[in-house]
Formats: sequence, structure tokens, C-alpha cells
Amino acid sequence: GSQNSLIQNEKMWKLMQSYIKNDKETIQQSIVNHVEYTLAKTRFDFSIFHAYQAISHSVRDRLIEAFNDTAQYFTHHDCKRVYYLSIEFLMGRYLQNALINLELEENYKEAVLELGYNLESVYEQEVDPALGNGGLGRLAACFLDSMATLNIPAWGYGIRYSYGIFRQLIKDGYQYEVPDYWLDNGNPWEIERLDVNYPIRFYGYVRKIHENGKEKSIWEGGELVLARAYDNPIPGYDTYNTINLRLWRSLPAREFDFNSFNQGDYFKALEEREKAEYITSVLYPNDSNYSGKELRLKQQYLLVCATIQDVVRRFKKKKRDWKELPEKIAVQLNDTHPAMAIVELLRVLIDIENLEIEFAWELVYRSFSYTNHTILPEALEKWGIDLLGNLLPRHLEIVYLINFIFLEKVSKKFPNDHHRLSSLSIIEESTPKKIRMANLSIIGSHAVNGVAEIHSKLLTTTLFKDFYELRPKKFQNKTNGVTPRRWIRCCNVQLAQLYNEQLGGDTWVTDLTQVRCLENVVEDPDFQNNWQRIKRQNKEQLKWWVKENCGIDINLDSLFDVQVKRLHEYKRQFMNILYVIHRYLSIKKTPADQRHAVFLPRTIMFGGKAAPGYINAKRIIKLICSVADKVNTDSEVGDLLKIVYLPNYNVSNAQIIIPATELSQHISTAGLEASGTSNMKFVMNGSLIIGTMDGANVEIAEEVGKENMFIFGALVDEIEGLRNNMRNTDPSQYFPPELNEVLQKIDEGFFGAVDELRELINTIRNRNDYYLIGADFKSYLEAQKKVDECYKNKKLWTKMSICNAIRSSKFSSDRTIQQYADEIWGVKAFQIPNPSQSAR
Ligand code: GLG
Repeated sequence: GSQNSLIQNEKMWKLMQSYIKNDKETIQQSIVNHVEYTLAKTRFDFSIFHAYQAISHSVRDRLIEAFNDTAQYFTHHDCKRVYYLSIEFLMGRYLQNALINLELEENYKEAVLELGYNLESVYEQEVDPALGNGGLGRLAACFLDSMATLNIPAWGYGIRYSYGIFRQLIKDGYQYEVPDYWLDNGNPWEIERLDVNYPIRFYGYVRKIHENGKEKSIWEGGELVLARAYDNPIPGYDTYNTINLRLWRSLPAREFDFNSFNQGDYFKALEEREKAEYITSVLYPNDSNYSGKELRLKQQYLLVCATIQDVVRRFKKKKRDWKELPEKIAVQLNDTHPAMAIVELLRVLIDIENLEIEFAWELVYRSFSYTNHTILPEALEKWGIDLLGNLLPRHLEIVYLINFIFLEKVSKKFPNDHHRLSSLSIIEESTPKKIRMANLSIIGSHAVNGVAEIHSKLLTTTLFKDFYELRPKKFQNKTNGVTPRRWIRCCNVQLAQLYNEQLGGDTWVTDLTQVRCLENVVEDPDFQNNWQRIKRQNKEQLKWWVKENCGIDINLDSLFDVQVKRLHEYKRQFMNILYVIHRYLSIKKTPADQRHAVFLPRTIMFGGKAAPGYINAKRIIKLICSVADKVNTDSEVGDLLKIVYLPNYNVSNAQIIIPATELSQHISTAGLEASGTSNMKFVMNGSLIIGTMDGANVEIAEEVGKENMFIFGALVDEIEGLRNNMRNTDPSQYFPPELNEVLQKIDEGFFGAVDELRELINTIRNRNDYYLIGADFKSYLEAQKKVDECYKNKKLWTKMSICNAIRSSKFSSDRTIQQYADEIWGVKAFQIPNPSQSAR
């Protein structure tokens, strides 16, 4: 038997030595093979969608070769690995990105064209996998691309939701949410691992036994489900390395349910099994907002429990001492959603591996690190101890244990400081008591970071002040970044082409600092012409998209002004639309024969989803759409002003919208947007920013120069004072007259929907204008005036646009990831030799 299988393996080994070739004929042959054998289609029954499927499968084959080799290489070298844990990965479409990273786009374009298809139209066939809400999930996706590209031995771990973020329809000015069953047509980019399943327990009880004079805890009973692995290969750019995003799906456990069987209730037994699948069924559609639902906690624990089993199994493959653990793994928590991993790893080490608690705890916190993404209080996770203790009884005990050991140490350093103790405690002494996941994350990590300088600073001076005083060295900054592969190379092919020509190659794609060399041509007329031509072509593409999706004709010569992001009061889409109303009223007040001399044509576009339960956010959408209706049909205005609500903003739409934008709005109340990441994408694509000194805008200003941005509004340390002043003033007195006029128009019913729009304006008139729209409105008007002045001067605008793009290299996620690798994870790159340079 064993000899036989050895021979077989040798034979297999030999056969597997050959790699797929990438010449046109081989590519075409592999596509046609998939048409016939994977899809079982004939040429008489074949559509562009089938072409997409067959092409994707042929690309998948190529990805899998590199993917397997990479995993083997990392194992062979026993590298220290990074595990990036995130409840969201907002990946966007795969096909184009994969082809570009594999450097096969040209080969495929040609191969596919001869088979009768245009590759760009094939791209459009793909669903947009949207397993994330916004910035946090998209950041995780950009980070995977950079980790692969920088040859870092990394794994992403997340959840394979059956339903991604809902599809947004806009009807009569209202948002409707349609479930996004994105797996409808299968998913060629994943590898289902039928053999990688881990048991996950919920509920049950803890039994105490005594063994060798020691108390032991055994968690048992309750319910079991399985987590099954789905692997998604992530190719790096200009490297053979291809890493893995492993997503978990819940399935019923295989165990036999005697209870239901004995009761003879067959259908009841089936129902129980269905419930297990429901756990990973839907992504919670809240951005920066905590909901506190048990199902959500189940999702979090499933992710954490399966991942820790996988990580520990991989560590134990080799015989070694547990003390090596922090030298072999680095676990990064993307926000507190996967923070139970800290408790879970400790549980495994003490309850199952029988390590001493002090020793185990040191291994744990040296392995973990935590990224905070917001200081908004409504986003901070606090699980009631009843809910948590019921679902995860042993974990609640361990949380108390961690807290006890920690607070002991604190009270030695700060005796009798009860205030400090209660602010540092993991337990909030409210009724009912709550577990503060941020405190748990900080205590269980050796490094904590914010996502932009201003945000990291705020963490140490406000939210986490007491923790900072305890362990200042734990706190770091890692300014966010975005991948230049998707956000320049894929979405702005023309700009990439221009860079290639100017820089004599494409190495800027992995070293964005190179585009700085273009400083000497920012005023060169030829270069400026090329720049303008590219922007115009991108604008044409968006114009076509808007026609198709909104039925609105927009003026190509107008300034394309865009605010796309999740709807949130702190992001102040409300302030934007209030300004638009002001602009509209001003146009109408100007005599008809002077209007074109006074006003520049503008197209103001909004896009973004509101969480289904967020009433004010939905009212803002309604206001925008009502204003759009009025303005777009007003013959007095003509094409001087058009307002568009871009429906269903997502990654693939962003790839069309961002390169076409000339002015983008990032206008949050100072201190409230941790970083923002679309601001970086816009700048890379030559859009100017109108924005507040908030999040990464501050650092963008440092890089591109304040003179190349339109900055306005209160600074972060003015906010508190402004809020205090406001409390003693009548809003209509403290609002500028332009704003009062606008509010009055809405109040009069000029835009219809009086009842709900009145509710909306009352949030700033009666409820103390928490987001300070009234305080910032005047300087917003002034900034807008400057925008118009600059846009009149085409050469100046173009120069500003170029300066933004070529000075944006700091915001490549390659820079961010290199800093994480060096300053938090302590991991080195391991690059696999490319077999095509030898064997192929
Ligand atoms: C957060 C913040 C953003 C930040 C993003 C990524 O609101 O400002 O850019 O994470 O760090 N909840 C989010 O999307």
C-alpha cells in the first residue's frame, strides 16, 4: 500500500512540475476548455456571461499555481506570519485586478478579442463582492493587496457572508434596500475547502474539575456548528507571491441530534440545522455604529474561534516550545470586532494546552495588536454581560480574570485612584454591566494604533488617555493608505499610461514616490494638455454612467463636484446640500442676462448608502433628491447647476466616479473622521479637495501644499469652545444669514416633503447643532468661492490637480503596510522565486 502511494505521489509530483503557459494560444485553449468542461456549454448556447465565467476560471488556474507555491514556501521557511482579522473585506471585482497583478491583461485582451469578446465588457459581467460597509472594510482589502505585493507572509481572515451590503435603489427620493445575494452565479475566485472545518460552540456551561491539585475548566453542552474555510487567492503585483484571504462560512455540525430524532420530529431536526447556516448569512449594514445583537456576537465568535484553531494548528505542525509563539505569529485586530480572539487564544492555551495563566497571557498580548478606527461613542462596542455570559460562559470568566490581573497591577502603580481604575476597567459598572471591547483590545495587545496623525493624537489625549498614561509606548500611529494598483493602475488606465511614458516604465506602481519626478512638468503645456485630455475622457465615461443609471444629462464643461461616502451626520452631506440650495437661490436672484457671467456651471454629485435604521441619514437623502428634482427642472438655471444622486455607491462605481472627479468633498466636523481613505484615492486621480482639517486631510495638506486644497472650518481644538458658546445662543442668531435663508425655504415647503424635512432642519436648529454646520457654514461659503475663482483659470486648476496627484505617494498602502511590518508586527518579506524565469 504505502509503496504504491509513494510511486503515485512521485508520478503526481512530476506531472505537477509543469506550469501553465501564458501565450495567446494556451490562454485561448484554457478558456475554451473551461467553456466545454467546467460550464458544459456549446458555442450555440453561450453568452458574454459564460465568457466571463470561463475566462475567470482560466485566470483562477493561474492564480492557484502561485497560491499553492506561496503557501508551501512560507511553510518551508517557517516564516513569522501576520494574521489580519477583520469582520469585513470590501474586495470589489477580482478579474481586472488579478490580470493586472499577474501582468496578463494584455495577453488576455488579445486572446479574448479573437474569441469575439471585448475584455472590458467582460469585466462588467462580474458581481461586485461587497462584504463590507465602507472605509474599514475597504482598508482591509487594500492592505491584502499591499501585503501580497510586499511579499509579507500574511493571511487575511474574515467571514463569507451570503448577503453583502444591500443594493441601494433610489425611488421618489427615498432609499430602498434590496438584499445582495452575490453568490447567485457562483464564485470562481474562491476555493471551497471541504476538508477544513472547525467546530464552534455556543452557550452551554462551564464545569470545574480538579486535576493534579489544580482547578480545570471544561466548557461543554450548548450548540455546535461548523466553520468551513473558503480560500480567496490574493496575487501581489510584480511578484509571484500570492497570499490567502480565508473566509469562514457556518454549517450545521455533523453530529447526530438524538433529541429531535427521539421525538420523531424530522422537520424540526432539519430546521435546527438550517439555523446554523444563518449565522454567516448577512453582513450587518451599519458603518461606525454598534448594534449589540446576539447574532452579530455569534458572527464575531465564529470568525475568532475558527481562526485561532487554524493559527494554533499551523503553529503546532512543527514540534516546538510555546514560548516561540510571539516570534511566529502577529495577529492584527481590525477594530474591536474580532477582539474575542484575545480571550479565545488565552482559553485555548490555559484550558486545552494546560499552560500557566501568567505565561499564557504574556504569549497572547505579545502576539496581538489593535487598530482603532473611530472615536464616535455610538460605534464603541460594549456587550452586556448577560448576553455575553450566556453565549460564551467561559469567555466571560476569562475576561473577569484578565481584568482582575490587570487592575491589580494598576492599583499598585496608582493606589486609591478609583476614578482611574473604573475608566481602565474592562467592565463598565452600569446596569446591566457591560464589557468594553476597546479596553479588552488595548489590554490584550502590545501595540495600539490610530489611522491618521490627528486621530492617533486624539486617542492618547481623550478616549484612551488613561491607558496612554499607563503605557505610552504602546500607542502608535499608522496613517492609512490605498493601493495604487486598483486606485490608479486599474481605474485610471490612461493616467497609468501617461506615467509609464513619462517615467519610462511601470515601476511606479510599486514605488509611488517615483511620480514625484514629474514636479518639473507641472506647468509644461504639453503635459498639461495630456492631463486635461485624460480628465475629460474620464468625465465622459461618468457622464455616460449617469445617463444610464440616473437618466440625467450632465454638462461635460461643468465642474464635476463629488461627495461619495456612507451617509452620516458627522460627514455633513447635509451641509453640502444646504450650500447647493444657497447657490441655487443666488442663481435665481441674479438677472438672467448676467447669470452665465457670474456663475460657473457645476454638477454636484452625491452618493452613498444610509444604514437601514438611520432615520436622519435617510432624510438627508430625501432632501438631496428633492432639491435635485426642483433644480434640474428649473429652466432659469439651465445647465449652470445640476444635482445628481448616484445610486448604489460601491467599489466598482467608485472606480468610474473617482477618476472623473475634479473637486471632492471631505467636510466632516474636525476630530470626527478618523482618517478617510477616499480622500487619498481622489487626490491620486488629480481631484482637488474641499475639506476640513480632519483625518488624513491634515496630512494630505502637508504633502500637496495647503495652496493646492480648499481648506475651511473650525480646527479640532476649537470644537469644544464652539459647542459651549452655541449652548447659550439662539441658533438663528448664530447661523449666518445665508444659512437662515436656506433653512427658511425648506421650512416653507419650497422643496416639498415638509414634515420630514422640517424634522431634519430641526436637528440643527433645536438640538444644538452637534456637528457644527452653523459654525462652519460661513467659511464653507468662502472656500466654495475660491473653488470657482480657481476653476476659471484652467492652467492654474490643472497645475493644482497635477500637484495633488504627484505628491500623493505617502498615501500608498505599501507605505502603511511597511510601517506595520517594521514597527508592530516584526515580520520580514519572503519572496518566492518566480518559476517562469526558470521552469517556464
Ligand atoms: C473608519 C473611519 C474612517 C477610516 C476607516 C479606515 O470612519 O475615517 O478611514 O475606518 O480606517 N468606520 C470606518 O470606516
